[in-house]
Amino acid sequence: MKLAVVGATGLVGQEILKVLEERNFPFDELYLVASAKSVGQAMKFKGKEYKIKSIEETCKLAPDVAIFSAGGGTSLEWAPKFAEVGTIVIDNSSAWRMDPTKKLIVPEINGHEITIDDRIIANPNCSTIQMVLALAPLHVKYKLKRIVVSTYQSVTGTGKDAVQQMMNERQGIDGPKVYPHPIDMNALPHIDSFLDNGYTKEEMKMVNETRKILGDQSIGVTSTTVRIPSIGGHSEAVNVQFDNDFNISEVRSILATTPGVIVQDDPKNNVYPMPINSKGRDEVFVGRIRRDESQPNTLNMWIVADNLRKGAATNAVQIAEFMMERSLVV
Ligand code: 2RA
Repeated sequence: MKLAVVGATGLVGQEILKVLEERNFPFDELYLVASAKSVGQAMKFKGKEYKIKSIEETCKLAPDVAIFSAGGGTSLEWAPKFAEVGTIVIDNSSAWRMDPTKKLIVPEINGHEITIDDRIIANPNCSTIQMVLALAPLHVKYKLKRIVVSTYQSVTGTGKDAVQQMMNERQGIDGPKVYPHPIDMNALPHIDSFLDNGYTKEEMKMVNETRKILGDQSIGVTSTTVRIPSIGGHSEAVNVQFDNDFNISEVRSILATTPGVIVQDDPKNNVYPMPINSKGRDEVFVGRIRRDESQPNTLNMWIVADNLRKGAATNAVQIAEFMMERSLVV
């Protein structure tokens, strides 16, 4: 098994390597790939030193699986080239997510859609993954009608430079700016670029990806995505209306028995999900579960997860594991 990690030096790439090590992911050869400026540099993984390779060289080596986290442009250009040499590409960028010929996968929800013919598989957006993992079992039970979600997203979702901007501002240091405004002590309702419809690409990702993963274009989704000066994970206030009524205690037990979901919901004792507690964890944490009395069949909940883990690296590695377990990696 020849494995490549494309974008190995980025925040998500580094998290992918952590997850591969933690899960003792099996491989015979590992290729660490980064941009031209890093080629030749040494990187350590599981006590062994690897020289960073170029994407051109790595493609020629035809890895069995390549996990990409190097931006949409690189994925658009190189995922098909790797696929041509037989590589299965698991892509963290948005490049292929809405392509009708590509699968958009959260293994626990729709892993069964993957076939032996799939060569490019899209990893959903972090803010989508954590929401659909919690909503999927409720959709099966009560049939989702409409989702209204507001997110509170960590600067780690933007990358290293954004974390540095926040820390610089916090320490009163002038430095490079990633965001159009200060991020520390602030909240930016602006993630990715604005579209003609007044929404951002991030907001439309949540709309479109949710429907594709749940396989139901009838679900109404609207979102407001906000960047906040935090690390550790993305938080989401989710208001969901179902076709059918529900029982709160049944909702709790469905969530509590959903693989990958942990219910933390005891507000009287100050128990609810928070990013500082989700950092480094692979689970999706759900709390503040309560009926929305303002309209029928409607529920509020608070969903938190480490956007670098289940929101990116862990989900991607789980897709690779899922495929290997089912002999879909040949
Ligand atoms: C963000 N979800 O948080 C986007 C991409 N990682 O910036």
